[in-house]
Amino acid sequence: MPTEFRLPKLAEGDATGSVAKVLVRAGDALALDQSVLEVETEKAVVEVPSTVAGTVEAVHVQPGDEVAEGTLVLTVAEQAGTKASPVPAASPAPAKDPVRDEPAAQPAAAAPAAAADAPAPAPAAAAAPPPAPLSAAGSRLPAAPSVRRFARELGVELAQVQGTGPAGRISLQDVKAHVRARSAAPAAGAAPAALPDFSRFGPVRREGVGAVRRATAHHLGQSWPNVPQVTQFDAADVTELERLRRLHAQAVADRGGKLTVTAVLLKVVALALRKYPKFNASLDLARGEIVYKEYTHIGVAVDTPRGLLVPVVRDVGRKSIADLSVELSALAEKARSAKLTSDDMQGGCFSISNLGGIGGTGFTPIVNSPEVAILGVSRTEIQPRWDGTAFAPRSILPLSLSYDHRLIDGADAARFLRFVCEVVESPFLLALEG
Ligand code: CAO
Repeated sequence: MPTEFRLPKLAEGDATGSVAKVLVRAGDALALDQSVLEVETEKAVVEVPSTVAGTVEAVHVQPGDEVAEGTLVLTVAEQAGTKASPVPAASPAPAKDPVRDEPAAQPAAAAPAAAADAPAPAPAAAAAPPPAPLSAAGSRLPAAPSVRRFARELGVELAQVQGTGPAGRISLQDVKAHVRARSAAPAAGAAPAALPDFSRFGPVRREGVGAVRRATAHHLGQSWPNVPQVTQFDAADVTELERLRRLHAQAVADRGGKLTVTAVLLKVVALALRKYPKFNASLDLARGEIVYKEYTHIGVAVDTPRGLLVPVVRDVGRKSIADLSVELSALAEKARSAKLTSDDMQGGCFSISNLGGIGGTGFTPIVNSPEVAILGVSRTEIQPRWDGTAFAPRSILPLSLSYDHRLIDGADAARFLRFVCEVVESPFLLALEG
């Protein structure tokens, strides 16, 4: 006996909408709660779940149609006992905090557990004949665009979400269950992925993850999915700087420091931060504000036997390069001998990561959130440069700048990094502008 499926109420304040996508077609097996339509309203794209199960006999709407509550959407040859009750409203693709906004009646705790188990087919699907291909068949991850968008907004990889719909279709509920399971997981920064049994492929050895590695994994695991970051590359001619460095190295060594590229870059970056204050800021989205810092504390990544540590050099703008050289040598030594305190690693406004002592032509450092940018330094190389009449051997320092694109635009980043290069190339600017 055919049943009519009519459009439920869309959302508060949205009386009508326009069909963005029809997700089923005649002949499809239809399960309860399966998404059948995407309707675009003034506020959001709304996914409409079916309240009946069976086989779709006819689809009465098409993309572009204006629809409202009560519009006839489908005729379905229903299976006995498969009508959902009560009628659920269409679920909007949420914008803010969809996990917390979920109706209290949802079995919040049960969802992740169910998702973790073998995918249980929806009741109707269990009773249904072998399902006909869904409209999304052929796409490797069956999920509606609104679900994909929702997952993207939350930084969830759909491939990691267990779809509980027919043919593994991933619904909004599945994504929410995944996020809940992830936030309930021990503080590791990301949902612990189920690993294959590596010993099937060869011998393995396991060892505990140390505290520094755990902290790094947690911190970078938070930054990577939450900060949309881009890396800008540039290169500075450091031929003159290298000459000056050699000239003054002994004087700095006499004071107990090492006049390195990193020490000079600290000072250069402090000047750039003063000129471009957005790079010396943090984004406070909760309060809708940008926090500009009026101090220049800069973190320096130090490679230690226990892992990466980032001690912070305070008030860089107020110190001489010689003082910074002494302080950086002492901090790096403190880091390597495991003597840093947590105070030594707090309060940074910006970070520098120099891998040039090891090698490499360029890399993309990860923004040390809530900072908004980080400078990557690669290895100085002698390269031929055209001086107007001939090629001359010059020392070239490759630099990269990763930045939080929510606050900083590409043009800002290009200007900032260019300025850093110009000051490195003409260190006199430090005295002139510093
Ligand atoms: N190009 C070429 N050589 C460089 C260089 C560069 N960009 N940067 C440093 N060097 C050289 C130095 O001149 C020094 O050479 P000598 O031993 O002949 O004097 C050597 O590399 C080692 O430098 P350093 O470590 O003594 O001094 P530094 O101030 O340049 O660097 C520090 C300090 C703490 C940044 C560095 O020791 C370090 O730990 N780097 C690794 C940072 C890191 O792991 N980053 C990745 C984090 S994100 O994954």
